[in-house]
Amino acid sequence: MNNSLTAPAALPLTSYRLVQSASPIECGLCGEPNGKNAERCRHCGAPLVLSQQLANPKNAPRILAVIGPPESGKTCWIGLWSDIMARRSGHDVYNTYGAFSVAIQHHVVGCLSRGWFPPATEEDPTTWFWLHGSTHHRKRRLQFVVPDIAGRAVTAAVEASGSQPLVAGLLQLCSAILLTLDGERLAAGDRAPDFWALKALHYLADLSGPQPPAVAKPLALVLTKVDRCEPARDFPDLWLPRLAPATFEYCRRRWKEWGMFCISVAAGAGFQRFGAHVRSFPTRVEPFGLEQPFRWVLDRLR
Ligand SMILES: Nc1nc2c(ncn2[C@@H]2O[C@H](COP(=O)(O)OP(=O)(O)O)[C@@H](O)[C@H]2O)c(=O)[nH]1
Ligand SMILES: [Mg+2]
Repeated sequence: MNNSLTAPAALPLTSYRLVQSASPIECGLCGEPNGKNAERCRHCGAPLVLSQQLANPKNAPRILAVIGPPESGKTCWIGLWSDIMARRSGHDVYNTYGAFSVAIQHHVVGCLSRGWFPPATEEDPTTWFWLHGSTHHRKRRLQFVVPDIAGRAVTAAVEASGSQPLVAGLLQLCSAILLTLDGERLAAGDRAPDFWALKALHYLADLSGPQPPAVAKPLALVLTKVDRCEPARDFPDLWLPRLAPATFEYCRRRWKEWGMFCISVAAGAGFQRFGAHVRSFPTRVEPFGLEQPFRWVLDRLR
């Protein structure tokens, strides 16, 4: 006879856990109820401390939405920019809130210092980085949040509005938009980044309400990887209209405040083959213009 079937078993009583979640915490971004000990929202993956602050109309940090197609250089830019900011001292000092805010800096600087670009951001929002920081700007301390939104998630939201409630929520709540256009691809004659940007701007304009008047949220058009299109480096106002004419024209007609910028995190990139897989690496890390677009949008926050 098998004794294990009849032997008495001691089961720990876990029903006390229900008491813990009897008063759930609602995510400020997607409204999902979460257990009170949860760190991140179980539905959208936003850090709960942050999403609750974002939902509070008084003193909510301002969301700066960095959007762009996959592989356009967003993660490298945000990570290295936060590293540059973290080196500030004196009256201009930059603060971060919560360990999660340092994660993107750690990740990007770690990868670049090992000689690689960071791996692509996954579509699953529970893996995204969130940066919550503050800086002294125009005689006041400004708190801001920069989520590292996956390009694929924005593409999905643009293609099927309603399919990405977190992305839609963030883009509706955000105070400014920083849109990345891949300078390397545009300089090579590929119009895809121009069309992606145009579709995203249509989506943003629809989110902001019926047409016209002009869309009021400050918009920074950021040409990335300018180490791969050198002539544009110092003349974004001249080159962006040439490289991305459709986006430029649409902004001119529909946007109230917008600016053009050029950035790069590296001075050239090489490629290494691993079987069927090709991986790129920076030949030299040399940040260029990473602060200007953020400073420009912060200047325009009311
Ligand atoms: N040459 C060059 N390549 C870059 C630069 N920034 C990013 N890249 C390349 O673009 C890829 C995607 O960068 P990433 O920041 O992950 O883009 P994301 O998908 O928009 O977040 C990297 O793996 C690099 O190959 C840059 O400043 N110069
Ligand atoms: Mg990314």
